[in-house]
Order: sequence, then structure tokens, then C-alpha cells
Amino acid sequence: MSQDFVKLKFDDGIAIITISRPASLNALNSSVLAELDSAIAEVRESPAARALIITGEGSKAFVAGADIGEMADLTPDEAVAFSRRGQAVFSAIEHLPIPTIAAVNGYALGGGCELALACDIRISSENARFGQPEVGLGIIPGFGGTVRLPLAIGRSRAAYMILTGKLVSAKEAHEMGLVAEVVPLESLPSRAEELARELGAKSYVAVAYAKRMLFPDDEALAREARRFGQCFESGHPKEGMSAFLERRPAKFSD
Ligand code: CO8
Repeated sequence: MSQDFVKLKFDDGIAIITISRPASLNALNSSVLAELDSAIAEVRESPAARALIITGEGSKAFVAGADIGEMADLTPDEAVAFSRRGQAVFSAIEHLPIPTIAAVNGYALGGGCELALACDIRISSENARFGQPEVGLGIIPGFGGTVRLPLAIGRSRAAYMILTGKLVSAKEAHEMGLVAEVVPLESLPSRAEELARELGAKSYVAVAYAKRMLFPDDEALAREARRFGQCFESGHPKEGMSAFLERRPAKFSD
């Protein structure tokens, strides 16, 4: 498969994946998800890889979410399938036996925040902003956010983020425990690599077992996908996403 949007490189035992679709703020469309899936498979099959870093191209966005243009016209069944597809890719990241670090270099919204949550540890630049803005689009987080966000920061803070859709700054995300460290943008790659080397030097047997103890419940992910699909039984996703694309406020009246 050609890797137009997802770059993978190996640097002395560290695998680095960069989501690279900057014109759309690295939004996750089907091609990006497929390429990410194949990059994860390559990392899994690389015995020399001791840690993985996932980051985004540029200085504006880590990943600004699932591609809104691709989701607007989904049927409920297609929506469940799309959610399950993204969840499977993110679970593949989570299930890697090596430690994974999200180096969040800007907006991490919707599916982007969920991608960061699928990593074991998040560090971010000072300009990063996190959010689950889906309710403003007539949908719910569908790539594991309703399951992993409360596990990461507790139900109360997760409810605040998911129900208001508000974005939080890197500083607030750090105070909530959503990110472990905040560093200047120019230091993010070197700090991520330093941390990856530190984690990669631990017992990889112990790390792999420790990680397994932290996996979320598969049934909760399946429930999220079903609820995500149910949103599409109403006209709200179409209205919410059309409004974003037309740069106008959404009106949820029906
Ligand atoms: N999808 C598609 N295109 C996007 C997305 C996105 N999520 N985010 C940004 N873009 C595009 C914009 O449309 C724009 O394209 P163009 O230049 O062609 O008009 C370009 O990227 C630059 O964006 P802006 O002009 O909007 O840049 P601003 O600096 O004005 O704003 C923001 C930056 C605040 C990040 C703004 O772009 C924004 O709000 N983006 C959408 C964020 C969002 O709502 N994300 C959540 C999406 S829903 C989701 O992720 C659900 C996940 C679960 C899916 C479950 C499976 C089905």
C-alpha cells in the first residue's frame, strides 16, 4: 500500500509514525486510517522496535478529528461500521506490546483526542488543544473516546469535555492528567524520543504485561459504536456536519 498520509520511520529502536495530511489538519479519512493500520502492523512485526511515537505533521494540528466530509451522509449501519473500523485500528495501537507515546503538536480533537488516548502516554506542546466536540456535530465520540477518556481523567471531567464539547488548553489538559508533560513546540520531538528511549530500556516483557492490565473493556467499545450509529437515525449528524462544512452554526430543531 502507498503511504501518502502516514509516514513511518525507525530510529535506533524507536518507531515514529507521523500523520501527514496538513491541508485538512491531519483529519482521519478512510485512506489515513488504512495507512495507519498498515503502519501499526509493520511496527508490530519489527522485533527491533522498543517504543512507538505517534505525532502529526506541522505546528498546527496533531489530528483535528475524523474527516467530517466523509461522515455527513453515512447511514446508521455505515456509521457503526466506520466506528468499529476506527476502533479496531486504535485498539491495534493499544495492543502493541511496546510503550506508545502520543506527541501532541497542536489540535487533538474528536478522533484526534481519541488517537492520543489510545497511546499509553501523552505529552504535548504548549499550543496543543484537546477536545471532544462531537455533540456540536450531532454525533458522539466513536473511536473509543467515551470509554478511554473517563478512564484517563475520571467520569466527571470526561462528562464535562464530552457534553460541552469545549476545547481545553495544554495547561488544563496537564492539570486534568490527560497529558503527562507539556513542553515548548520545538522541544516536543526530542522530548518524545528521550522518553521513548527511557521506556524502551525497561523490561519489554514486564512492559507488555503491565500494558495489558490497562486495556479497556471491549464490550464498552462495541456499545459506543452502536450508540454512534443510532445518532444517524436522526437528522442531527447531517445538520451538524453540513453546518461545519458551510461554516455556519448548527440548528438542531427536529
Ligand atoms: N474533517 C475534515 N476537514 C477538517 C477537519 C475535520 N475534522 N478539521 C479541519 N478540517 C479542514 C477544514 O475544513 C479546512 O479545510 P479547507 O481549508 O479546505 O476549508 C482546513 O482543515 C483548515 O481548517 P480551518 O479553516 O477550520 O482552520 P481553523 O484554524 O479556522 O480552525 C479547528 C481549526 C478549530 C481545528 C477547526 O478546523 C475545527 O473545528 N475542526 C473540526 C474539529 C472537530 O469537530 N473534530 C471532530 C470531528 S468528529 C470526530 O472526530 C468523531 C470521531 C469519531 C468518529 C467515529 C467513526 C465514524
